[in-house]
Amino acid sequence: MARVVATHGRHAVIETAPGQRVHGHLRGRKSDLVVGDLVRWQPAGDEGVIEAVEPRRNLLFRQDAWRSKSFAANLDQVLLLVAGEPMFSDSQLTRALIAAESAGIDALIGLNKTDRPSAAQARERLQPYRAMGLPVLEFALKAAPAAARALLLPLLQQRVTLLLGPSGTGKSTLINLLVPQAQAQVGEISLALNSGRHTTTSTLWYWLDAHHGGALIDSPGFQEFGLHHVDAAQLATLMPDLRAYLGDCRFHNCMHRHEPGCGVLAAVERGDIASQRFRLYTEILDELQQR
Ligand SMILES: Nc1nc2c(ncn2[C@@H]2O[C@H](COP(=O)(O)OP(=O)(O)O)[C@@H](O)[C@H]2O)c(=O)[nH]1
Ligand SMILES: [Mg+2]
Ligand SMILES: [Zn+2]
Repeated sequence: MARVVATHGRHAVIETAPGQRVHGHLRGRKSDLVVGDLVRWQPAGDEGVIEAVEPRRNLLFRQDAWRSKSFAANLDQVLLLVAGEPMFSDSQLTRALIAAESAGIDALIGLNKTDRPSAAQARERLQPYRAMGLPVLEFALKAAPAAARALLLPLLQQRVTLLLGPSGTGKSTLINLLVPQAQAQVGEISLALNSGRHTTTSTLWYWLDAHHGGALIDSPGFQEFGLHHVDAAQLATLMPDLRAYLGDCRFHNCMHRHEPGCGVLAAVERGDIASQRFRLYTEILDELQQR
């Protein structure tokens, strides 16, 4: 058995049980490989032929009208990194959280760059997420690295965490702060792929320490987080702040738009659901119903 630690098309870097990283490719056209996959393989020279992918515990992916893109598989949690500079998009954050919820994966939000004045506005924008019970951690990876490390490490140890966030938010800074020899790990992957070029744009697995007590997966592609795989009628159940009021709706098939006796609309009216979150709900619902 080996673990997929990077992918590039149908090529992958797999890490074998003794910890060697070798170039692997999938036999046949059975499926795609995703970072985090466990695979059965056979050595072929100094490469590996992947014979089968073990069933996945979970898979985080996004899907737009045209195609679906997998981020990673077999995750314990997703860390959504945001900042006030560049100001994060509420829509992207909400979509990523819905995707995680629909895949059954826990999420944490990390607000970085708290040394900047813009953090105040970001903090305010995160209030509805805190109120719905999501862990929201605050730190400054660059300005106060020791405190950030002390806060984050205990939450990441012994777990497999996918790191997602818009570019410029601090993902590379986080990896470099928490992962010893991050560059060396990237180097081994480039070597196995015979390329120094592809690693910057692909999803990569990093061990948090030499004893392999937890891993961080760095992934690009946070933009355009399509949710076409979500069933419109299920959407509200994937948003914890809306879900809390579904039992109050008069109609069991209520879509929470204009229906009489809608518990969600009443909660929005009272201010118990943030209007911004309800606006995102209707926006995503429109998209899902237009398919
Ligand atoms: N002010 C401030 N800047 C930070 C902090 N953390 C990261 N940055 C800066 O934000 C920029 C983007 O960081 P980077 O890690 O490359 O973001 P990525 O695109 O998500 O990988 C860099 O110039 C970092 O130095 C922080 O805590 N405070
Ligand atoms: Mg980066
Ligand atoms: Zn309703």
